[in-house]
Amino acid sequence: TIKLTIDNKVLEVAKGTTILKAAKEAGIHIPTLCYLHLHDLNIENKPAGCRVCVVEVAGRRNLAPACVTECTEGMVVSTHNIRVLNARKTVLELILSDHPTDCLICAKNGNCELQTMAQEFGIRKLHYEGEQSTYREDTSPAIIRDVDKCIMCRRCEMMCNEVQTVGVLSAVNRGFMSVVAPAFEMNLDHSVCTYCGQCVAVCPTGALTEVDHTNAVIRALADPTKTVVVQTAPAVRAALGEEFGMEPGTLVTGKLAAALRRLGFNYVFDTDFAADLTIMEEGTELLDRLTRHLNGDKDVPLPILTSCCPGWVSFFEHQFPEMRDIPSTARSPQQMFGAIAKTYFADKINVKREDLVVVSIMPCLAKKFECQRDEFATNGNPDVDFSISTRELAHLIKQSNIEFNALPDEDFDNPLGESTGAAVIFGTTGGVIEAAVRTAYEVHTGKKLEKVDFEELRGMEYIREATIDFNGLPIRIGIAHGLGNARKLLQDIKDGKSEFHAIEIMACPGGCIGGGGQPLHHGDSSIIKARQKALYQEDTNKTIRKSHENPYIIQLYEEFLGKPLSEKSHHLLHTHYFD
Ligand code: HC1
Ligand code: SF4
Repeated sequence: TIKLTIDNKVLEVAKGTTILKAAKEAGIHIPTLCYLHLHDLNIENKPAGCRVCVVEVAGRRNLAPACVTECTEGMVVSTHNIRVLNARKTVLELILSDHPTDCLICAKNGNCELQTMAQEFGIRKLHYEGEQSTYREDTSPAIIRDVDKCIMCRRCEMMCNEVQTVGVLSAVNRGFMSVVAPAFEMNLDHSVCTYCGQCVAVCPTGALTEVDHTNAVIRALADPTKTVVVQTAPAVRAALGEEFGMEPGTLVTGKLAAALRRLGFNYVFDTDFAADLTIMEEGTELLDRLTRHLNGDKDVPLPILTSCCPGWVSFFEHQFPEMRDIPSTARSPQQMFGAIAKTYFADKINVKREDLVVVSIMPCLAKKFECQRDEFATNGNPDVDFSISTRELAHLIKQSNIEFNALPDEDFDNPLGESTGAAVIFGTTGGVIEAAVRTAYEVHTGKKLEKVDFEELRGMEYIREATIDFNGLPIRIGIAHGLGNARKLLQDIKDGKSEFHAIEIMACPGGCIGGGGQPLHHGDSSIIKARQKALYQEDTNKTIRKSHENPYIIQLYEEFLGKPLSEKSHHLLHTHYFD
């Protein structure tokens, strides 16, 4: 170990510890801007680019960036003396000299780490004049890049390259013109971006934000000729409360339904209903492929891969196009919901498809892209018209003078609002496959499960595997979350080394609870874990916990679809993939 002094405190730390970490262990806060530590993934972003974390080390001529400077024996460090404070202010002023000051109308207003820091350090005047670079804005179906606001922290690059292994973002140009951008500074929608939104989730400023559809939703709600239906994703209920000051992991399902009703939606439904429907289709597909395989059909593609995550779908379309026949053809719950709402439900309430507007509330930015895909529209009319994120919904609620915390708990409407415990756990890594197992087991064996909790499929390990006994038939299951981890499992399949029958993949670390549209968690994995716990809690609280027992799903098949994988199901609930 190494002994040193930080701000007159004598500390002992392990060799190799940085000053930043040593200080943190001692409860001393050194401000940072570019630094980001993803503990669970053991990935650290520390380009030492911003220099906000500089400290004075006695005997050294220059101030040292605490994030990359290792502690040495006998070191004496000051983190807050006048020289350090002045340097920090200068650093901030230099960053601001090349940054727009339109904070009032910035999408990150009130949520920007640079803004907060400028406020904390009392910056009132800029003593330096930079060349304000003026880049064009790049608007994709899901994400806006306003790179004038890029401060070169490189967090987005780390997410895209190291965590997701998509490799879209990297630093380009020099001096005032340096920004993070796709190769050749092409637009995001010409790149292989998956719209997972993980770059947006860690951007400290307004350089990367979501395409905001709240105004489109407000317009639809105000249009008397439209019937507006809303669906809300499983993971939203476990995180929305954070936007209203509640503890991470507070379940707000009832308040969420109440808020959506107050906003004026004509029908308040639940994506969870469609998650149950997904299980019916995807679970049947799994059993179908498995049976054919067991009967000696060597051409049947196994393992089957889940297909409900649109970031993941884009990833394999771009990066593994030769493996397009492996994922399930089941559409995501968001899209199944839209297809059923605009046919079955529109008929039921006697409203024309064109007059029905379907809005989804999603923890995800890729869902904005998914609902705009051509294959999910009929004569140019999309199955889901607008997808807004958990963060956008919070804005909408605040704009509408709804006091969220004081709302009563209300229920969803029926028939597309009823769901089971299996559906709600879709929002966490491991949940989709657990839901599928609950149904596939009972359908395949004809036996009732005594216990529906499959602990062996749960957790936060990035790659997990388990074998589930289907009455003598061992079913091998793989799980990956984060696209970099998904890549490993996919590469194994490509190399003929995979022994799984089914694999669940979610693009975002944690699954949808860690989605790019959720309240910002600044890399704090305890927040993701709290949201996960909340979803399992909601599952436990439900009386019905298996998708095939949802009475409204049973009714939907009886009245409309026939059976899983029927011709009508294929037409409305399945899709195909593209290069
Ligand atoms: Fe998800 Fe899904 S679980 S993809 O993560 O299958 O976004 O929450 O809505 O569609 O149900 C997201 C979450 C969500 C879909 C479902
Ligand atoms: Fe990379 Fe995902 Fe950001 Fe696209 S959305 S640039 S894939 S991190």
